[in-house]
Amino acid sequence: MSGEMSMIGSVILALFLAGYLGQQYLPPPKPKVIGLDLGTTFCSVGVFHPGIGDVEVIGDDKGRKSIPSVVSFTLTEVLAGHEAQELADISQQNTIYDAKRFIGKIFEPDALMQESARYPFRVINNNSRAEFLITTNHTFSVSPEFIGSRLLLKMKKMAEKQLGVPIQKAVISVPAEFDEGQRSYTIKAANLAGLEILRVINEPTAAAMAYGLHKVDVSNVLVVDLGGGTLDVSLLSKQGGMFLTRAMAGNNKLGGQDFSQRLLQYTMEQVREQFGVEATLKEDIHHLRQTVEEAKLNLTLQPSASIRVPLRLQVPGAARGSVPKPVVFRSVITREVFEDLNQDLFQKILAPIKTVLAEGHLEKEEVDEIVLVGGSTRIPRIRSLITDYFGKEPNTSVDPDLAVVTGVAIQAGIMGGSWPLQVSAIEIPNRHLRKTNFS
Ligand SMILES: *[C@@H]1O[C@H](CO)[C@@H](O)[C@H](O)[C@H]1NC(C)=O
Ligand SMILES: *[C@@H]1O[C@H](CO)[C@@H](O)[C@H](O)[C@H]1NC(C)=O
Ligand SMILES: *[C@@H]1O[C@H](CO)[C@@H](O)[C@H](O)[C@H]1NC(C)=O
Ligand SMILES: CC(=O)N[C@H]1CO[C@H](CO)[C@@H](O)[C@@H]1O
Repeated sequence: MSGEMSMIGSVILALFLAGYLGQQYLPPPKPKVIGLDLGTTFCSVGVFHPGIGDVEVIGDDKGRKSIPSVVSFTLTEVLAGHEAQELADISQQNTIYDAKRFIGKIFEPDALMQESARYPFRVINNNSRAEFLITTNHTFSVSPEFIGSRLLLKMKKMAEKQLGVPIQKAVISVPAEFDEGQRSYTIKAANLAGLEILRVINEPTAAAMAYGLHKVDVSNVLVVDLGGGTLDVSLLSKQGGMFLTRAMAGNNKLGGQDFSQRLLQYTMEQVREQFGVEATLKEDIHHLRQTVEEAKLNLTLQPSASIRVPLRLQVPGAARGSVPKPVVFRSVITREVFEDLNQDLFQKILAPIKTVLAEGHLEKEEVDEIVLVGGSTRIPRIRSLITDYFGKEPNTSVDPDLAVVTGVAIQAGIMGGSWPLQVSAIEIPNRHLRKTNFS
């Protein structure tokens, strides 16, 4: 009897041990919560892998880790991301971008008219909220949150494809300045895409988390986010292990597009000097713009960029309607030229930095870490400007285009319970803060 008992006991023990040991060889659980960065110009999705303890930013079928925040309507379908971007030139009126600027916002009628004048598509007023007017076979209007939902749906599908499991839950980031309305309409966009939002976190906090600053002993973190069209500066302080936004400032008319525009004006002037006429054909200007954009990116890594653009110029004195003359424009642009052309614009970055320090009652020496976000912070002159001002190097090891999504994915990992960390909250909401805007 006692022999049987001990045998049963041994079997149970053996099963228990096998289960315990086996568990270590099981594949780690799949992430169930995704992290979403729904940006004004680009968006990305990431997950935290508990097994390897690392963030994966998910690529599309071509491996691209950011998709343009563009949605285009055709007769038969609604496209999002790169497919929509490709239609931006041929179907301008039905291709919507920058929807984030409108989401959840109440507009004065005049302000909405001014905004819509900046876009090739039609923005209409519906009870002080913006909607976009689309005309395919029939005319209809769509809301900014609907546009957001199509981008989020695209990213949800990318994640499902990569992970091989259905996804229903997410964490999403928003600008620190978003009010309750903008936050709730962002959540609405996610709900429309079939996603439940477990938490909304501020973009600067996410960027700080991408550098692990929630785990280390720092007090004050300055986040500089310089994107295609806007500059956002936030001063964060850690209190009891959580981030509090102390001050924010920015310039909503300063970004990479402005630096490219200066370079474009310069090359157009060179064309005029070399050939005695201006480039006027739409496709020539488009081609010049693309090349200049590429040169700008190359100048981050190289001291100079050679450009070569075939153009067709309308020779002066030639008869009206005569065939334009094909020429090839060549030039070498050095980094110095690029920096000189943008000297005054680069300097504008310091104003909001000084403002957040003043409003947050901090000396620049009291800033422990500086985090750079947004593609334009790759520009060497901008990095050195910030380094010189603070007398210390900013944190740049994370790709500035992916810093926000990386932090959101870490937060998603925490929410999914797959994070060996005690904290659950990362942020203290600060509802009374106002953003100072220069521009
Ligand atoms: C205006 O907004 C309301 C509420 O969101 C919506 O039901 C209605 O269809 C919109 N009107 C137009 C003309 O789009
Ligand atoms: C669009 O309109 C055309 C002409 O009125 C019609 O032949 C076509 O079937 C319509 N397409 C769709 C997708 O509704
Ligand atoms: C940028 O760099 C790439 C790779 O080195 C090169 O192929 C391309 O021609 C360059 N373009 C410009 C405009 O400098
Ligand atoms: C300049 C630099 O890289 N600074 C810091 C970046 O963030 C980490 C924390 O994760 C610090 O250890 C670095 O010193």
